[in-house]
Amino acid sequence: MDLGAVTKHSASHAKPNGLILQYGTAGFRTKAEHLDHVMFRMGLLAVLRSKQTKSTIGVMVTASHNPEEDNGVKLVDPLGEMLAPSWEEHATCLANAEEQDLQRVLIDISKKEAVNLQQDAFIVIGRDTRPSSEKLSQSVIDGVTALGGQFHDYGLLTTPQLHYMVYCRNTSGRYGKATTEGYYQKLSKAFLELTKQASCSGDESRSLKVDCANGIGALKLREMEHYFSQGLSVQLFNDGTKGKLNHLCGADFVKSHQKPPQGMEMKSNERCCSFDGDADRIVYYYHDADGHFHLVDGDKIATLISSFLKELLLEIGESLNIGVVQTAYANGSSTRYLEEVMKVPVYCTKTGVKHLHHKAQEFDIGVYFEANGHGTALFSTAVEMKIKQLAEELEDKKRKAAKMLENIMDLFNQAAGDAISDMLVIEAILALKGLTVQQWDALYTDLPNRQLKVKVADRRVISTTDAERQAVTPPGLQEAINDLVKKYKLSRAFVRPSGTEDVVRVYAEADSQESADSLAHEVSLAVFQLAGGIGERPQP
Ligand code: G16
Repeated sequence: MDLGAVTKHSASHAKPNGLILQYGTAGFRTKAEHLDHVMFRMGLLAVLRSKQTKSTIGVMVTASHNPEEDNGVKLVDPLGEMLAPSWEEHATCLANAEEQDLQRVLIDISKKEAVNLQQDAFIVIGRDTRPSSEKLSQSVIDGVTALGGQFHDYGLLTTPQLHYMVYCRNTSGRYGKATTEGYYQKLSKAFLELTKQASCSGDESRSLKVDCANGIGALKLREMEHYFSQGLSVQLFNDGTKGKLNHLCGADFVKSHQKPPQGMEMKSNERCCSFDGDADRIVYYYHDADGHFHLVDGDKIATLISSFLKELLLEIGESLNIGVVQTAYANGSSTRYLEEVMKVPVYCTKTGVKHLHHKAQEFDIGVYFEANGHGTALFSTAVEMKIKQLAEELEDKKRKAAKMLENIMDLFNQAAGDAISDMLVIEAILALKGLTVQQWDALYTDLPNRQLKVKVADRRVISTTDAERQAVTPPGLQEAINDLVKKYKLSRAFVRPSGTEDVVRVYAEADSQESADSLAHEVSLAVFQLAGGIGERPQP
């Protein structure tokens, strides 16, 4: 390890004095101008991780749903998964090391993790469309080369595409070809195989309006659409030609404000969806004939997918163990429906797909979705082999169902939640079942809910337990929430520090929208008072 070269190059990526950052829910995220040193250092860390695992490691430059001025970076582990937790700690240490301590921290990490420094390292890099992303990804490359790593810069990619590339490269192409072309072909082939079985294939209900959040999803969907256009026609809105990234549009805006994005032309009962800024989340919605807005979120996506998978397994006659993984944000009605009507076991983890993904790996088939539309389905290796075998061996109707299962498995991005892949899965299921978005939405009725953000001086004063459903600190906060919840029917509320924005998030649900709004407001006031609120007091 040529530490002299590291020190020399690090001088041109100096850490601002006093800046402390944390590897959060999805890597580092803050204002883009504070991230140059973090990018350089994550290039260094990716090289160490690559040497240790003898695998290709990914580095994605994005701040996903955050405002355009922010940016961020996350590392992608060998099977396309999020970075292992122990390495998140190393990432935080390295990002916060003072210049004179950098060499020591690199040596410490190498020793702790038994990194063979003679091993080659290979890093793949992707970035979103933010104005700051190109320069920041160059800083990652500087870090990689300073430690003697090799790299391939994919340039503009959606986050899930980068996860896919890493997975492909580390499985010698078994998962697919590590090119955007390979990604488009794999997904489109599976999608067209599925939709050609649908009775309404080709009819005009197979068109969809997509809000691309003025982000990378627009570019990639445009590149891809001709591959699947026989089965689905997409009309793109907020494609980045004029509006600002994630501003008044995108999946995060639609989910948290429970209203349509600006710039989308919605006719009544038309199926619409929104991606977020790096196209790893998707939510659906429509206006009914009375002009009411209906959101079909990640919970309903998980329900649609898991019920379809269960039906196929029943048809084939296989009883595999399917589990659904959610977070505390899952609507109470969705959990009840999954457990009581569908008889599927449901588990709750902390926010962050890394937690859900990990839990979902415990099942033969694990379906995980955050309510915000971030998720996918995972098939164990044994189940994957079994399904492929059944698709060859079975006959007639059973064979058809096994083939469908095989194609749907190929259509999921099993490395990460992926808006494009999820969109095609959902469209295929709706077509095969002949369901309209209204019929899908009617599976169960969401409990009215509200999400708010509160600014506090230091959000780390809030710590939680029980998959973030209970606040442990500051003292008195959970008791205050409990007292407030008692005032409303069918109610529930929790608070947690965001891992991507400098805010505390508040979630409340109750039997009416007025009650959910009022409970969320009262809980926000409690956070403001007990956890050091700053700025204006939360207004109703
Ligand atoms: C990221 C994570 C998601 C998480 C979201 C919000 O999404 O990948 O799992 O739900 O942040 O996290 P928090 O509430 O901690 O800010 P994205 O789409 O921004 O990458």
